This record gives sequence, structure tokens and C-alpha cells, in this order.
Amino acid sequence: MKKKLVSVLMCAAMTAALLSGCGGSKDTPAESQSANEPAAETETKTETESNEEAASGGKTYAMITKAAGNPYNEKEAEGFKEVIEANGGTVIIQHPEAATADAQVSVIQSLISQGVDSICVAANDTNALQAALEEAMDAGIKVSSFDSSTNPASRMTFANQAGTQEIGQALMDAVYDISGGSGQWAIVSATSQATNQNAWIEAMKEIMESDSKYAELELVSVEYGDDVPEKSTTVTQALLTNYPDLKVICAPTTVGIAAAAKVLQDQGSSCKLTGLGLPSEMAAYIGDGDDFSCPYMFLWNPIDVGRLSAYISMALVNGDITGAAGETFTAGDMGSYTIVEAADGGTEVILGPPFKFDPSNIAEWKDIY
Ligand code: RAM
Repeated sequence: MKKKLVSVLMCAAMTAALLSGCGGSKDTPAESQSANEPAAETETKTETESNEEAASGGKTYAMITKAAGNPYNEKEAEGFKEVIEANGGTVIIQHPEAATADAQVSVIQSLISQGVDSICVAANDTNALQAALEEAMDAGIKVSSFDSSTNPASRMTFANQAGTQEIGQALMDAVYDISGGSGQWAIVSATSQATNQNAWIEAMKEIMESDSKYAELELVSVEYGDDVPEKSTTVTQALLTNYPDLKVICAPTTVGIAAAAKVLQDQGSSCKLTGLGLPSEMAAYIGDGDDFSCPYMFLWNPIDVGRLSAYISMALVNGDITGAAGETFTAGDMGSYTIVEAADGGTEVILGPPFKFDPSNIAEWKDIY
């Protein structure tokens, strides 16, 4: 198992979160957590897995990601497929053409017609999928969200990659640290409707405004690259032109951060970058000193987001859970999880804490995801 190098900062944030009762919902102790690490190869089937196989056989499980062409989404799908197929289920993966709610509504309607047993969706809009997903649930389909949530009325529960507050805190503290505690900073986000990015940005703003520690930081702009590399590149270039004194860009999207990293590094810009990125795409940009655009960033294991989502889908279909807070289920070799209340009034299952990638560990991870 790869060694975890979690920053002192994150440990402190996690401890605080756990003490305040809003930490991750995984039931195993922190030392044995492997949720954000690569899945271990399973050589022999455990009794639980055999039972799951029997229970999931003949059922069809659909996953709808935000959009095609995003390697992060493909990693989530990989984890989902691996778990469902290992348990005897049939998998349908749908990557819509564009990261829009309309594209996802069409896919949902087609899956309802096909009579699938379960749909999990990374929502491109918090509310716009509601009618289609309610229709799915009325037809007996078990509906959950993962990565980017729908509103509570449109889901039974949500596989959340990490606590929203924890992600906001990690990113805000990174902006503070990298900027030296003062100056202009900007955000390069995904789409303007994405539930997950909007929640993380909201958390960052609240943290910034609620603590005088951040008073010298000025958020000058929030730009949307729509999880499209070209648009993310263009909005980054425009930020550098419009704000010559910009000190830090925070991109809470794997597509946005990779595009921004290239712009900043190619230009030899003094503006630095942090956010949420795939190690495989960011290894060339993470380093200390003028030659590198990104001192450090965060993420979690997207394959495990998909795996957790698969276990949630199976538990819903098998009737082991209904999605209510307090219910527990076993996610194979990932261990036991508890469903908890989410900030939006619905419920969620939190995979684990965000993980910091920096020059000391990026080489270990760049070939994994
Ligand atoms: C992009 C997508 C995804 C998000 C990651 C961090 O790939 O917007 O939803 O979770 O970034």
C-alpha cells in the first residue's frame, strides 16, 4: 500500500472536523483508511462478495457521468464497472456529449425506458434533473448521485468524494499559504451550474469571509472553463491579462487546473496555481520554484469514488439501505460506511478526506490516476 503523506494542515483540519462531528463517515479508524488509495487486488472472493454476487446478478446498474472526454470521469466509471461486474451485475456507463443537464435528462429517460434497476448520476445541475429522476424513482429505479449531487428530492443518497467543508478549507488555506496571505486571487471553475464546484466555492468564500486571517486576500473573479480544456485555457489567459497582479489561481476542477497549469508554466507567470487535479495530468507542473506553476494541489481517488458509488447502488437495489441517515453498509474491501446527513438536507456517504499532492509524493501517484 502506498504511504499516505497527509499534510499537517490537513491532519489538523480533519481532527477539527471529527471533533465537531462533521468528519468523514467511514467506520474504520483513520490509520486503516484506504479509501483514497489505489484499490488492492482481490485474489480470493470473501463470503460477503459471494453473497453480493448472488444478490446483484441479473440486475442492471447505470452510471451517468458529467460528460465525455474527461479522464477523471473515466476513472470513476472504471471503479464502478469493476465492482458491479465482480458482483455479477450488468453495467451501463453513459458519458453525455456535453456537461449539461439537458444531455443528462435525455440519458435518464432512455435508461427509464430500458428498465434499469439503478441510476447513479454526477449532476450537471442541482435541480434540473428532478423531474426525470423522480420519474425514475416512481418506476422503482434506485437513484443516487455521486461526485456532484442533485437536490435531496432527486436522490436516495449521494457518494461524496470528501466533506465539502474540508475541501473548501484545504483550498482556502492553500490560497492563503501560496499567496503569502495577501493579494489578488481568482477561481477557474468547471460549469456555472455544477453542484460540486459551486458548493466548494461557496465553502471557500464563507471561510474567507468568516475569519480575519484571510482579510488581506481579494477574490477578483470566478471564471468558468466548463470542464473543456480550450475554454479553461482561454479564461486563464484572460485572467492574467485582466489582473496583472494576480497571485494565485485556484481551479477546483481537474480539467481547469490542468489547462491553467500549462498556461502559467508556458508563460513563466509569477501567478501560482492550486486546486483539485489528477496526478497523472499535473505531475509536470507540480514542483518548487519558478519553473513550476503548481506548488501543491488536492484530490481523492476517483476510482474509489466509482467503487463506493457501485456499492451504494447495489445496497439500494438489494434493499440493504434506503438512503436514510444512520444506515450502514459494507463496501467490499473498502470497509464499512455510514450514511450521514448532508448540508443540503439530504443524505450522503463521504469517501474520505482530501489528499495533498506535492513534490514529495507526486511521482508515486502519477501512474495510478
Ligand atoms: C472535474 C469534474 C469533477 C470534479 C473534479 C475535481 O473532473 O468537474 O466533477 O469532481 O474535476
